[in-house]
Amino acid sequence: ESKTSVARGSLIILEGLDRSGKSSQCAKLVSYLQGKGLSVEAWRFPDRTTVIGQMISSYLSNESHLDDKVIHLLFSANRWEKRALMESKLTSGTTLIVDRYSYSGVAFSAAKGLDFQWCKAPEEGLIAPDLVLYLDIPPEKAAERGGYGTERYEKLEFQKKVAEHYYALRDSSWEVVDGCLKMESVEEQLREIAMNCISKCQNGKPLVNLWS
Ligand code: NYM
Ligand code: MG
Repeated sequence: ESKTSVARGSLIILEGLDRSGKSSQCAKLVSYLQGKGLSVEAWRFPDRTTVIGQMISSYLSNESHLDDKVIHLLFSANRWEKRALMESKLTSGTTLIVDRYSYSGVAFSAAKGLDFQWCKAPEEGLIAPDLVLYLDIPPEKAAERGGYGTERYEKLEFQKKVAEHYYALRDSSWEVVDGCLKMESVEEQLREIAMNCISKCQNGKPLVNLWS
């Protein structure tokens, strides 16, 4: 009598500059996959619902000031506080579609001038994504999209630096999708790449940790 183990879920991250279309595409992808009968949840970082998340949120809206290294470590801690839950969701068969992850953590802090390797260090040991969907859009184009909001970092010159650091983080888990295409066409590409990833994970692709 064999105990059937559940096929694991996939950790799929969407990354990109502010206003690259990540949040809308995350929502569309989640409902598409759920419609296929898959167990799927939408997650996002920063997760502003936790105590650490509230500190981050108040920093981003300029209600508080924190040392660059302190806020970097808070963003990382905000992922660490969700790590155990993330692992149990994945191993019990739920796929997570996550709006931002460690790549945002490194790209945004390195854009301030913090050392790139120093920025990566606290992310080591978090779960490595099975797939990173990068919505590629020139910073100028992103800025034109109804303009940026009023949060910290939402400035053209800063976003240009963030883009450079994102490029330095690309690895074999990344799929770069042209974020300037029509929304429907981006959506279609993401669906196909995500489905492909989900079946690989169902077929035994192991879960590993960052940065591998
Ligand atoms: N951000 C996000 C970071 O600086 N470090 C991180 O680790 C993460 C996850 O927070 N401009 C930045 C990127 C965004 C801002 O994210 C808020 P969002 O997706 O707009 O809520
Ligand atoms: Mg934002």
